[in-house]
Amino acid sequence: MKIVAADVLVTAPGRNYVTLKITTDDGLVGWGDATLNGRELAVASYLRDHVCPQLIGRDAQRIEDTWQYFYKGAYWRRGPVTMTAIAAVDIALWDIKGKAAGMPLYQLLGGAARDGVMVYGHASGASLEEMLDDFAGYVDRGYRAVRAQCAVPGMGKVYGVHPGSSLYEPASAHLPAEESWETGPYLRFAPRMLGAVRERFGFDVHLLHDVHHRLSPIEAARLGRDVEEHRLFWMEDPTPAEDQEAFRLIRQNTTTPLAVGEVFNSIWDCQHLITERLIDYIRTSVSHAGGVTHLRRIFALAELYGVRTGSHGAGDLSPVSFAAALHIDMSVPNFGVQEYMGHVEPADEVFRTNWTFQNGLMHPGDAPGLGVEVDEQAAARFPYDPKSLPVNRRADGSVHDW
Ligand code: KDG
Ligand code: MG
Repeated sequence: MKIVAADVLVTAPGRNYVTLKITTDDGLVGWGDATLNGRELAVASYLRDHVCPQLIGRDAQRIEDTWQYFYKGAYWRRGPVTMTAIAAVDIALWDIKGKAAGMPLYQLLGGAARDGVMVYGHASGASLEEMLDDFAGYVDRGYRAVRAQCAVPGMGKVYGVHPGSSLYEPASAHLPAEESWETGPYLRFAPRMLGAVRERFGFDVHLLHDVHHRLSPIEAARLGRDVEEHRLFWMEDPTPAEDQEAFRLIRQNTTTPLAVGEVFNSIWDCQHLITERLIDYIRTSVSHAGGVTHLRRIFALAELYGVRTGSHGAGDLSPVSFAAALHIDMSVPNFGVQEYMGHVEPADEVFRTNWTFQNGLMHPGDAPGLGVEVDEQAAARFPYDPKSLPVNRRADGSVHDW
């Protein structure tokens, strides 16, 4: 089964997505997600200029060999652009393998290890009351796990708060928007905010919170302690994630479970976090961490050390990526939870999905492959729309982690 075409589509149905289409000589088509929020065209170029020409004529069935070819063959290893490009190829080839076998991807990965995938939704608000009402909506719709993010009184725009009633959308203007950050007010407010959720909703719903890399290790340790009584499912990205050693201090000082990984792109980024049991959940995504092939390797390592999965599932990963995540979630033994932010309109005009949501659990569906088809004519109606992620500054004007 030879690859005869590899094409890159850049489309913005509500936000920018980069999609790889691989076609084989027997007419099968596989889709891969190559979206790297705010740096989309870098991956599109990496694919078009370097990867697609080398795909033509390759055997589409040799997924592992193709992965090794592009990882080892480039010489320049790892990095978000390279690994997102490799992921797109890998996801598309698994899609093709599923279609050739007439099976959904999760069947090829060993079959269902659970009936459905527990997902968490994103509650947020410009005030505590607004966030609690948003949280109530998720509980009413059957979610078993909800992330709570809220504007901090006296501070400007903070991460994770929806503008109006829309889904939270971090990339805005072409040039980065500047946001402000002060650690003190956040550290005083966050425990009160999470306590308010427990007061209103009790302890039956899983409660998550994303710190978005903004604290020092000692500040994160203190926050972890301060929220212990609220029994979080996890505290996400407490410190900038490239410093694996920082997690030791946090770990030694709090029993609040820790989750990290959305900015990682390889197993080497989380090797020590996993093998030294410094975290509870690994949150790498299928499209930024080398595809199905590499994400399964990370999750298998995590399983050995009692670390559970919690794949990144923000709306800036396309439905192709989200479907691939659901298939992996269905099949791995150490599944924890799956983020489900949803996709802004009109993404569903371009990406036709098969997944379902019932009682807080999602299922990828039983269509062969990923179960997502891309409508290229619809995609052409939404041209690329340059956007950037925000930059954070402290009150003294210095740049802080966003
Ligand atoms: O592009 C960046 C987003 O994917 C990220 O900010 C979302 O932190 C995020 C999350 O947990 O979904
Ligand atoms: Mg996050």
